[in-house]
Amino acid sequence: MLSTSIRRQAQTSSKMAPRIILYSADVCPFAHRARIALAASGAEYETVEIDLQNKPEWYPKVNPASKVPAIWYDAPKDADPSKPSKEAFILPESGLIVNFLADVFPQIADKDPLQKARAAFVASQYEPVFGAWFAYVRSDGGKDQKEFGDFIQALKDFTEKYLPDEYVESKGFNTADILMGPMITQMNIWIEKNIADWPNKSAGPDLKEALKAPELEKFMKYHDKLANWSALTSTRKDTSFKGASAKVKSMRESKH
Ligand SMILES: N[C@@H](CCC(=O)N[C@@H](CS)C(=O)NCC(=O)O)C(=O)O
Repeated sequence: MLSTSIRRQAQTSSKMAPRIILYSADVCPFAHRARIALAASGAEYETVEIDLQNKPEWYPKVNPASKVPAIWYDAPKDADPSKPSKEAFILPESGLIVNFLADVFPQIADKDPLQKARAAFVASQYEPVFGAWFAYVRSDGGKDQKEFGDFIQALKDFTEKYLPDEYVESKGFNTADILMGPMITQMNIWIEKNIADWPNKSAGPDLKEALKAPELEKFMKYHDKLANWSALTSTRKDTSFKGASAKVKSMRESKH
């Protein structure tokens, strides 16, 4: 039932605060971005968990692309999340959601337009790395695979060319951290928990070894900073790992 799948996350409470409904899926790193932004901003929000394997028939009314995340901002107090009105302000796309929330909540806004533009640029440069990660995940996993080398090379390129020192050194967080955090931290967890269950059993240890390369020292330092960020860890759901394994299995089967 919908009502039981809505969780209230009360970080702050104010009678005047707009009602925010987040359509999310625990397994989805894009939805995780929105959860981090909301947690870091201290906003009160409700989560409607969408089962991606069995999406509710009303969900395209929320997001015609039928993807998570989406947020309904300033929903009427008594509105049913499965029945948005035509006037409802519903925003899909995780990058747009993070930027919108940063406009609404100064706590997570970048300091100035330069920092904001830079964050968007840096995060955009991580996208091909995440693509290479997923190509690798779908492979058999051995280090002799092209996808293994491509992924490690993509990480090295990103680190050398695009990862600003200040992102690694500073104690604070910015919108690039929100955008890249789920993708970057997912990697180590997947290795630790063998989520991809690579047919080549040495895949996890080989990957761990490859991440120790001197060219990746800065990247791993950044990884560790993100991996210890409470807004990120408190919004990651354990159930997401189970869902991820099933998803990888089905992706790999459809590839062969
Ligand atoms: N560009 C979108 C990507 C969102 C996305 O791909 N979400 C996936 C789950 S991680 C989804 O909802 N897929 C729809 C489906 O599985 O049917 C964003 O950044 O929000």
